[in-house]
Amino acid sequence: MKVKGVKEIENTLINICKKEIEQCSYEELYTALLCITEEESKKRARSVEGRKLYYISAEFLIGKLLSNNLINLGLYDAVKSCLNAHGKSMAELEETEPEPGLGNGGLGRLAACFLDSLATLNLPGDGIGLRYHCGLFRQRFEDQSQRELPDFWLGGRDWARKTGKTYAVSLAGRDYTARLYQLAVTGYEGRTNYLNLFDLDTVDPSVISKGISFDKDDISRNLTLFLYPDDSDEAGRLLRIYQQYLMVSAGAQMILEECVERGSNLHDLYDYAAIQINDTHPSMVIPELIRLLGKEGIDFGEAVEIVTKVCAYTNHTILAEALEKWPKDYLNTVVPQLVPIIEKLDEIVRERTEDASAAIIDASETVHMAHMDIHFTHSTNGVAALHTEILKNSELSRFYSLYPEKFNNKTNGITFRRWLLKCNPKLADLIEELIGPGYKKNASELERLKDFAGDEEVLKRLAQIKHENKETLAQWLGHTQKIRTNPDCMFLIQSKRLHEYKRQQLNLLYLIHKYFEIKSGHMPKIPVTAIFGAKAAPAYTIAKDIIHALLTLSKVIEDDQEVSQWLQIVFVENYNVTAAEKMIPACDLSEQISLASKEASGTGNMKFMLNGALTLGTLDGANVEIAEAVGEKNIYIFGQSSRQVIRRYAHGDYSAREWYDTDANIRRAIDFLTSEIMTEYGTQEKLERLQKELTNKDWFQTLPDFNAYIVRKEQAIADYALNPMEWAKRSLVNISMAGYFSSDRTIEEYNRDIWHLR
Ligand code: 26V
Repeated sequence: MKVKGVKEIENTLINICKKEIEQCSYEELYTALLCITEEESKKRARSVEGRKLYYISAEFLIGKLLSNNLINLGLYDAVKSCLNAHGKSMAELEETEPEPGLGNGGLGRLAACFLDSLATLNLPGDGIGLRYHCGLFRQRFEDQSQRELPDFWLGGRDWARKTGKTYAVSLAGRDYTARLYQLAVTGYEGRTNYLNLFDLDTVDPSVISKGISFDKDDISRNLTLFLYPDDSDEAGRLLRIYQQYLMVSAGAQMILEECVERGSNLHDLYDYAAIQINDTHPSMVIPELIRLLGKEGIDFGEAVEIVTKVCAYTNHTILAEALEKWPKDYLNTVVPQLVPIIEKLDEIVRERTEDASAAIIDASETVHMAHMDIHFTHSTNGVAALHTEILKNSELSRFYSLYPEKFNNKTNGITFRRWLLKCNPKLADLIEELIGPGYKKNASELERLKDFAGDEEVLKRLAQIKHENKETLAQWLGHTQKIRTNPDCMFLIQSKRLHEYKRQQLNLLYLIHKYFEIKSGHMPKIPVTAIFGAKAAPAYTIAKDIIHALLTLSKVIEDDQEVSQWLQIVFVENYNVTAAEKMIPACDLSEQISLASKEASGTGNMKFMLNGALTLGTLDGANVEIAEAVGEKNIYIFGQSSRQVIRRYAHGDYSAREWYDTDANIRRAIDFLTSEIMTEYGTQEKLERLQKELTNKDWFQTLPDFNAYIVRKEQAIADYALNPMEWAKRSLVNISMAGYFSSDRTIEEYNRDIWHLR
């Protein structure tokens, strides 16, 4: 759908900038294109018939928007040609756009993919969130350690428009004014929806003192300053509740206002609204809606019924420590108006079940947000088949026996517009040439690529595109991080948040093992480049120690003439959506090595697969479904099963020390962490702490999977080196089976089973 031609773009740009394109700076061109895109987006806003979805989430990791929106509006090719004709480059233009880092990782990125799919499928669905002034911190490496800096992404060039709409929100007994900002979400050849972000006018960046630390007490000045401020202290945890309530209270008021404007009498709210609660961060929307409906004269019992019918909850983690629970005292301080409502909800629960562990408020006066969600919404879903089964059968089994009909699975997905069309245009073009453009909106058509599995010409082109993407990544790494890499090496990538359950430390131990092997003359069949991208939570000491160990090892290897010819470790600084878009298309082997049962789904795994990488992974999260789709010949699976892991936890009989004592390979790798050479390049204290953690605790069972990991990884490297055509064929099979992992499919399922939008 060509909306505008090159000539028209050219004229519009000249008109807006009031000079020739050659004379424009990239900033000027960017601002002008932002205007054009916004105008085009507005034309596609549609009025809503029937029910509308509100996806409430503390995070929307939307990434840069210009190219994405131009693609979705059908303007990208024309803009690119126009710029090129005047000696300007799209890539450089993109660099002037700040990335809105409004999320930590998978949960926030999923919300962004969902918004894209909703608009593309022409479904009425808006996001509701917060307009953080600083997104996730910027990561810097100093002395092989992570340092955090504030990430100011606002500043005139962003996409969120200030509106005149405001809502009064009472925090700790004082009234604050939440202002609505709106950001257009353009669907691919679809409608425009909106991401609604709330903020306070009084927020003031001057309260930031050093790095990302700031005065946590004055909420009028700091409330939306940072995405998830550090919650390792009480002030940080309280601030998080303040943030959450600002979002849900303003959001709930906006929803009710919109519905009433469209004709609702609030008793019939279900005919006008569906609300999806993205993890527990927005859970207070339940008591808040009950409170607001009460103010409109609806009695408590009916309000509870209405809210239960309208709201649905998605669970994104089985890690107990990540399930939010707040001391009732905290809620009494921040949201005293909600506490009596939560107490009444807790009483209802106690009438429904005698099982005290299903209560909302436990014996120590702690409020369990997920429990409130499950009792008072009509749907609880997990995000991959295995995850949902674990929720039903172990983590949330007591709730499943109470409400079997509420539980359902919605395996995650990714938007192919950003994660293929935008980030890997060469591959997208090849696919289009082979099977036509239909796959862009109907992802299951990708399966037709299988017809080409025996076509050597096609396989060669596929391999060629991968190589070119590796060259592009190498150039980008050289230009942005001064790191030299060789695209002829095999690229193995693990990029995701740094967390022990994701087991970057397993990869680290492998790399140490490899170092020893090379030292003793056992070279890999092809030189290997291990690439990492990961941020660690600022207060997560062991995660930071793992980064430190990897960066230190990287230096040790770099300075070793023998080993560096065969092995390189690259740790990409400040991993974010923009970096992911460069790394994922260039990957040969995708590392998805979490401890089975711990990764709810993973979505990076899907992005790598779609871009033709083979997966080295455990049977965890959506890896299980990827393995089923591609078949065992086309994936490298290793490690304990989720059953074995869960059993080990139940018996409590895992001893890291035993594995260390009895396995020489493991011992050699772990001992090396505090060897002379490592402590010469790195910091002894950090390396020792990590070593202790691995030998004394190893809560995520790295050691039992160590040898199996080595065997499968060696196999993958040998296969890649010895039979490139066969590798390309398996890469093609992976791409062809990626259709199921389109977020369009996920959204269609949410709509079919939960939202029922028209
Ligand atoms: C949160 C926290 C916070 C406190 C300390 C430890 C910890 C560990 C994990 C989390 C995760 C929060 C929820 C989350 O981001 N889940 C991710 O959601 C993705 C989208 O569904 C999914 O693909 C990932 O597997 C899941 O980890």
